[in-house]
Parts: sequence; C-alpha cells; structure tokens
Amino acid sequence: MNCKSFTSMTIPENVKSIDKGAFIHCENLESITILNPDCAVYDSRDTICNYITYGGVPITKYSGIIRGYENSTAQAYAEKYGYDFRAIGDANGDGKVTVADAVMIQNFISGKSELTDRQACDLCQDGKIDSFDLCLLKKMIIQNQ
Ligand SMILES: [Ca+2]
Repeated sequence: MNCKSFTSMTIPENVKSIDKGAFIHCENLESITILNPDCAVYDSRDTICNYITYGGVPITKYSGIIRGYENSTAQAYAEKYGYDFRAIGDANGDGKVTVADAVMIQNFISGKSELTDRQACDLCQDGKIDSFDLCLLKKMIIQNQ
C-alpha cells in the first residue's frame, strides 16, 4: 500500500481485521480511525506505526492518534503498545464518553462554544458536526450505562 501522503485514515466498519505491517509505509499518518469495535488488530507494535527506522536503527513507533469506540479492540491495542487513543464521542478528551461530551457537542451546535477535537465528535463520519452526531452520541451513552 502506497500511503506516504496520507495523514489520516478511516478503516470502515466492514473491515474485520488489520494485518501485521498494514500501515508500514504511512510515515505521515497522524490519525487512524477504526470503526469496527471488534476489528482484529494484529498483535504487534508495527501493525499500526509510522516509523520503523531511526538513523539506521530499526525502531517501531506510532506518533499519531488511534481512534475507535470505547472498549474496542482498537483501544486495547493502543493501550498495550502505549499509543494515544481517543474514543469516538469523547469531545472533551477526558478518556470517557459521558453526558459532558453530549453537552459540549450541543453547545457547539447551538453556536455557544468551539470544539477542540472535531474528529472525535464526527460520529456520522460525514465531515460535519450536527444534531445527527449528537443523536448517535446520546444513543451510545444510554447503551453504555
Ligand atoms: Ca469525555
């Protein structure tokens, strides 16, 4: 896969697994969103990475953000390898998806405040933050209770 120019990627819900080294040439990758909460992410540091050598010394790391649903395989993967994880719907970035996030999106929609992480709030994945995203978020909060 030639993805040198990609800075952000979204893996669709119908993708069931991500293989070893899937993003190995994506050196500019800053954000990857995994929409299938049960996606089998191959258990290796270099499955999601944007760096494999440093001055000839092979190292593997990922400096970007992994996005996915709370309690997803993406979250487990990110936590295991110490990569940054941001839950879909976590508008305020406190690591949890709660009513506080819904309030923040509500305030944004009504023009009262700005959002610091728009990508986390775009639950519909359509590039806009509106009442449809808020609706999905509220549904998610109720289901998690
Ligand atoms: Ca939150």
